[in-house]
Amino acid sequence: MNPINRRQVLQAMGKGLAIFALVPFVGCDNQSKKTAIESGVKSFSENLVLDGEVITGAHWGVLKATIKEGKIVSSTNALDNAMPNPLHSTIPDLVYSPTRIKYPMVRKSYLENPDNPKPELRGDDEWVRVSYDDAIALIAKELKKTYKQKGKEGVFAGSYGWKSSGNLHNARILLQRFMGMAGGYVGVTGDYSTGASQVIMPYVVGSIEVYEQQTSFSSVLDHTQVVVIWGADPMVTLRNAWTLNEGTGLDFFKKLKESGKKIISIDPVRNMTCDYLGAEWIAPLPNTDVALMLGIMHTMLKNNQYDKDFIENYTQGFERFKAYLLGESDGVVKDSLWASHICGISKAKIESLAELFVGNRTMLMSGWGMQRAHHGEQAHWSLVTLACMIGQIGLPGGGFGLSYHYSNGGSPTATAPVVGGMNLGNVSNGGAEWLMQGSDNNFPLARIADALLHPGKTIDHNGKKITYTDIDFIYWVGGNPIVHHQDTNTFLKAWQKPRTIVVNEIYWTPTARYADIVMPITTSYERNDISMSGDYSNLHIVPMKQLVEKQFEAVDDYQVFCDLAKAFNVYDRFSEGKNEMQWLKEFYNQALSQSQGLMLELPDFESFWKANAPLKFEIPSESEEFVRYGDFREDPILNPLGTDSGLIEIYSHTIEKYNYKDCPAHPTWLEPIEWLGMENKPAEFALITSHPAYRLHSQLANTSLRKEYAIADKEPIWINAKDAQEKGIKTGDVVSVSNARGEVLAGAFVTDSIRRGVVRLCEGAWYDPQEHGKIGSPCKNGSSNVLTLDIPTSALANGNIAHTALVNIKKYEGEVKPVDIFMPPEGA
Ligand code: PGD
Repeated sequence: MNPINRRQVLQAMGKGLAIFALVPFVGCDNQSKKTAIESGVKSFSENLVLDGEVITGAHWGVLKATIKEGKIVSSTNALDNAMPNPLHSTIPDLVYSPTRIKYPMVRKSYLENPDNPKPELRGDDEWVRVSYDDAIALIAKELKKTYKQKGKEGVFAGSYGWKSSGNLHNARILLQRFMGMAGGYVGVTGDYSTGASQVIMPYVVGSIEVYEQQTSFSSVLDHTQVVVIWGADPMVTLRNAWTLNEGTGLDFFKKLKESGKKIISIDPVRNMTCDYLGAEWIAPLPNTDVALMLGIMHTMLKNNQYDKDFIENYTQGFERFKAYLLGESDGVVKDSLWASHICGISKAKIESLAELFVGNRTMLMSGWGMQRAHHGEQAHWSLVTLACMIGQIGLPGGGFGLSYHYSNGGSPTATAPVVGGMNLGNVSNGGAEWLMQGSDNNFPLARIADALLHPGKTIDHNGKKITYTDIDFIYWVGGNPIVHHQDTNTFLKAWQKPRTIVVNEIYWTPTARYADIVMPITTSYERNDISMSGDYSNLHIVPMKQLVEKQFEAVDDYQVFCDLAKAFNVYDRFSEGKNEMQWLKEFYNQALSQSQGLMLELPDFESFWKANAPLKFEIPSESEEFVRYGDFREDPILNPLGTDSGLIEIYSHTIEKYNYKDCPAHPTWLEPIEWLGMENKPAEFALITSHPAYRLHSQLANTSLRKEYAIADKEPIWINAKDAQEKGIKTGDVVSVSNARGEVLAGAFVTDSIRRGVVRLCEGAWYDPQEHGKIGSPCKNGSSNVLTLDIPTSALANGNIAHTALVNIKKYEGEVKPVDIFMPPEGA
């Protein structure tokens, strides 16, 4: 089923064509028979398709599911992308997973005595099945109690995670909408993806940059001569997107490969993208990119081969940085030899890169791993400075991009109206009365363990002071913090501090297992939703249709929060009296109302929904040629950046004033806390925790895709062939990987595609301790965060440093218990 163009829809409507009859109507025709409250969130399962193809979507694509006799039998791409995406096939596995949470469950000790719930038993207590109504009543009672005892400062609803796509069933927004109305909560700032960069970039280029549209893919194909993929693996990460993946990124990289352009991949790992593109592989030591960049910049300076006009007209502060490069400010010349000693790339190669970059139209495409490191702020600041010296920012195909690897960042934007979505309750309710009752004590997300462990502690953050509150109640939805947060064993200690932890989850993830109350949630294939494809392209409006009945006793997050809202007497405000389909119609109608201004004619909601096909929009030619910073380059006075000076800041006077020792006022090489070049290394190998090829973080771990990567039924760890030989390790061996923070067991993968001294264990493997509930017990499924460090990037951003860690590795000789994290806990 191909996406239908909006013109086709309109033509079909006009001609009465069968385009809307592809599947029986799954919709709201029964709405009038129910009151809004009764029908609040019920599905219209009587209209479900029993045999046919139905359109839906996920982070990994716009999808078409085949249903036979009321059961999903397969799923595939609904669009006509050139590149396949193996993640598309996972819907049946996800819906019918044995890991599903079937019923509301409460931890036994909590149920017995919520005032003294024995938090140390989290992860190993018995589970007791309760009725849905009892679970809602218990959550409401304990939340009210916490508000009374600790105020809103005692309630945490920052709840971070990738959840599922969809503009209505947006778990985190729903939670915060409810909590904002119920009494308020402590939230968070920032995220795990770009914690460092999104805080420093506004000082440098005046916007967060990491979630911005990039110079278009076609501009790169037409104009770039040298493509540098720096610490990114887009052939992996572009399998997913924040909304629904329209697949244009993977298709772009196919074209890039066919273009025959010079492509360089700078990464300690010869990753999937490097292999696919046949790129030149340059492998620095982990966490040393800043030194490499400084060496390149020093070479340009020394050779007088940099763009002085650009530096003069578009940047400020270069002189201070130049003094640093030349060693005038600290006595250390940052030349290619100096850099080569740090990053492990030869002096000659560093110098040749300088020449290559300035001699060609060069696009520096950076990933985010390099800023998920100690002093991670410096990495992208250095990269932007390097691009300034090359002088091609704002030219077609030139400059830098921090989002080519994420959510199809180079996709041009279509002429499309934007579909609405669920909000925190302060917009569509239209009045100050319902403004979100957020707290002044929001803290940087990656400091959560620190915040739980040290209530009352004050930290520096981005020029301010933040004091942690005493959090006693956590409500988490749509995320898996026990897997995603650094230093799992410390996190588990912190997780024992609150009296109550409620988790809404689809599956028995590690986080659900360490909760007190678990609510069973639907997959997005058991509910109706709507979304646009493409975070930047707005290419399609997609009906995300319910495919099958809600499984077991699973409910939508919306249902849970509607019912909690009733217990707090805020139901009318929370639900605005709307059921699922009424919300979807409202969101769609927001697009409809914009369409006239865009000279577009859209079908009405009912026709759109019946058509069972994505609605596709066209990309105007000016979008195809979009050049980031093009306006700024054309006229920096008329189009200044949002920085203090309006220019790109190579030196920031504001950051200087903060006087943070770990974040100086210009790009600087600062030794990370753990790295291969340090004296007295606490362990032998640098650990890289890349994003996995067959999961979205920890999502999809419980699907049959696991057999594509698991080794010895564990997360694979890549180790260089020579290192493996010295350690007597072979592919398929179970290895112990450890450091002062903990130990994991992983399956060895011996390869030449990783630099010596480096090992790679992807993030997102489900934490599965040998002894459940015992902090410090080795994880038998290779969850990388058992080994990572939980300290901030710097006082500026307080981002996570998941890619800064040293570990030891050896063949494991002990008893290997089977991985059992993908089966529900006993009694559940
Ligand atoms: P996911 O696996 O996507 O990981 O961390 P994040 O917590 O986002 O977790 C989403 C969870 O939401 C899943 O358990 C899923 O079942 C659940 N879920 C899905 N849909 C719904 C829904 O509709 N309702 C409810 N209630 N739940 C739902 C990712 C985080 O990890 C990120 S973004 C990054 S960038 C970090 N990266 C790294 C890294 O590079 N290296 C390490 N070592 N660690 C990292 N951690 C971070």
